[in-house]
Amino acid sequence: TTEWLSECLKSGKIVPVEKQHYIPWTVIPAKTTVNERTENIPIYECQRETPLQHHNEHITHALEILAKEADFRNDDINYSRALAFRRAACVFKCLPSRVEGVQEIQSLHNIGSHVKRIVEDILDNGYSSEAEKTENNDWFKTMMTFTGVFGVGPAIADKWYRLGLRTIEDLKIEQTLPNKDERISTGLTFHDDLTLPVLRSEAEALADLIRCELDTIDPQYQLVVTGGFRRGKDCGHDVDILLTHPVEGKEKGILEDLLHRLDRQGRLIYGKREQSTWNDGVLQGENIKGQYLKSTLDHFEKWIGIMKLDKKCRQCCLNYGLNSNEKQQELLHSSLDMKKVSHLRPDTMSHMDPKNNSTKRKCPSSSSEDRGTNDRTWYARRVDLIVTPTSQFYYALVGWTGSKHFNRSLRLYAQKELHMKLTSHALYDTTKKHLIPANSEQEVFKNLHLRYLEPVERNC
Ligand code: DCT
Ligand code: MG
Repeated sequence: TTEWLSECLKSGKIVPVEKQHYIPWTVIPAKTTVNERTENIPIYECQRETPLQHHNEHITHALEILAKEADFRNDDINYSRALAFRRAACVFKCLPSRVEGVQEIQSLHNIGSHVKRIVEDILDNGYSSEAEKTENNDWFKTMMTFTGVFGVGPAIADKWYRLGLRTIEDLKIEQTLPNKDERISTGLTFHDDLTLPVLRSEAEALADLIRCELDTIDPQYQLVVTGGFRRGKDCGHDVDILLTHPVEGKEKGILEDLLHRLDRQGRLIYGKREQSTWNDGVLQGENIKGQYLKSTLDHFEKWIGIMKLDKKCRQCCLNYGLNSNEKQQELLHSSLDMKKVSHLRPDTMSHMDPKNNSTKRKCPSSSSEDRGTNDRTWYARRVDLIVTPTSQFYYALVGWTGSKHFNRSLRLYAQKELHMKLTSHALYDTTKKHLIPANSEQEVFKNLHLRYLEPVERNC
């Protein structure tokens, strides 16, 4: 009732939306300290809910800059440092309120003395001087710019920095460097497009386009948009799409057929098709002799590339009527299980509903003629297409939904606590030496003895 509500508001039992940094109507017990509220936070990130929007952006932003800097150093010690910053950031992301004093974080896991000093600095001065110094550092800024180019990792970026190069223009002028590698030269050519975030509306338009093609091949093919979009993000750096067929084995050949059709429409700019490197050993978590995983991701057949997507697809987001609070709630209760979420955008998000998959939708018009860089009607967009056999689909879905850090946590937990090997292909019990199948995402979590988390709760 209104009276009860105003009583709760007065006592601080309920915090209004605007004071909660977008987490709507969370009931927060008023007379407990943060320590009391957080002492039961589980150790593994995969055991706790991590929402997209949280209360401690001021702290996680600084920690993520420092993690990024450590990533760029690209060696074992810095790998551990980056991990430590990320694990600490994950703790702050799942706290039920904003940290106001350093004493509040004394008993939390994964918060070492270095992180405590950073938090103290932020609480005293409003910002982290260490993170600010890093952000303004010439090497860091250049590394951020160069690793933002498709196909460029920290090793190449650092090499270019040492050669005195600093900007994208420098790279474009320095003809000899990137042009040796077709992937990088394409990344440079379309750099402006590729650093423009991909919007949800564009991911939906692309999924529709592919759905149309699949329908003409065999309507039983299934498609799901995974990655950040499935976790509720409104934008991302690419579109990750998982493809499968309900009959095991029939997924083979779909990628070739699909790419051929997209190519005929003039939609492909650049791409590399990786063959499946899967075998039974892979399911048990072994690497095939001499076939070290290039992507370190998985052994699925996939296409990693750049496609043309009509500029007008970006405008669709203006029609996306829900504000972020409402959307967060909608997503929380729907999990982007396509059937349930279809009411959000009924015409585009029903890709995983088997009853819906024969519904023919009107194909979005194919891209118009190229009319030069600024005047063209399309943007270059990064797209990953991944093909999975139906028997591995739900493990692949969890893996490709992420986040990357959530996957890391799941796998570590499976190994340490259950003596099981989890990959995007399967769960393997190393003691009993058998595979544990899953027919839903819920079953993946059940097999891991974990409480089910919706995709929007996996944003660590
Ligand atoms: N992934 C992973 N390990 C990696 C890279 C990716 O486990 N090294 C998983 C987790 C997310 C998923 O694959 C898709 O990867 P990205 O597109 O890189 O991540 P994202 O969360 O979708 O980020 P963005 O929204 O920027 O695309
Ligand atoms: Mg992605």
